[in-house]
Amino acid sequence: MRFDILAPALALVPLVAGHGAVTSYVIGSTTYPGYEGFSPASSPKTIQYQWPDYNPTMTVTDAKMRCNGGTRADLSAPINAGQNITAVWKQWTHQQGPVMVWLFKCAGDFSACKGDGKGWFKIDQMGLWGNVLNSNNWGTALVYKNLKWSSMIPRNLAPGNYLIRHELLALHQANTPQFYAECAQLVVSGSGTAALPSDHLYSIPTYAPQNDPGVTVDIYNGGGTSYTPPGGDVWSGFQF
Ligand SMILES: *[C@@H]1O[C@H](CO)[C@@H](O)[C@H](O)[C@H]1NC(C)=O
Ligand SMILES: [Cu+2]
Repeated sequence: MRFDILAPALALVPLVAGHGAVTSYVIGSTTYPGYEGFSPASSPKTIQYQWPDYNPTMTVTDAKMRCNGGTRADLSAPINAGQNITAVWKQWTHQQGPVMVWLFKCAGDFSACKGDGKGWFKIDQMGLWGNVLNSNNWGTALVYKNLKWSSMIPRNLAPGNYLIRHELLALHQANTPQFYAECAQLVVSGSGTAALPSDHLYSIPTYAPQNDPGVTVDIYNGGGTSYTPPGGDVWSGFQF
């Protein structure tokens, strides 16, 4: 009986001690506040999709894989092709696993753009450098150190409305991947005409199988000396 009473109360305690989420963005000299609390909230309005908590997504088929459960934002930020966007994390605690930055081109207005279908592609990523999986030589270790990540919008990206998705994949628990992804709305200007090949476009969720070697991995055992992030590489036709 005691546990029945305690369980709901415990469930209400936000797990802010670990984990993390993108909490703001910087483009040029402008800082765009992201969402920093626990949904739902209406103030301030943000360019970011609201998300419910700092907790990880554990399975590749979970709807939270796309934007940590968020489905819309009130604002969007202008950015030029060739300009950088810096995502900022108020907290981040893991140092093993890749950073991956994705875009999705909207067919029209943001109000009708939810990132459905096979339209997500990477513009930036960093996995492991060196050959020791159980090390701090990972993209996410740089987020741990700097609490930010800067990526260039490809110079030849076609202008339009885009969703940007910052994804941290934490691999510190053997064979228990933790995904952390947040999304925001960008209006890209420029005169690019780049057209990605279809083999660089993915649906999210399920851009990779749960048993992808870049997803389900034991960094402490197994003798691996290299790592390939799930979801392919950044298209070589992009100009940075
Ligand atoms: C801009 O982003 C690229 C990655 O796309 C990065 O290598 C570069 O350091 C960033 N520039 C700045 C000033 O942060
Ligand atoms: Cu965590």
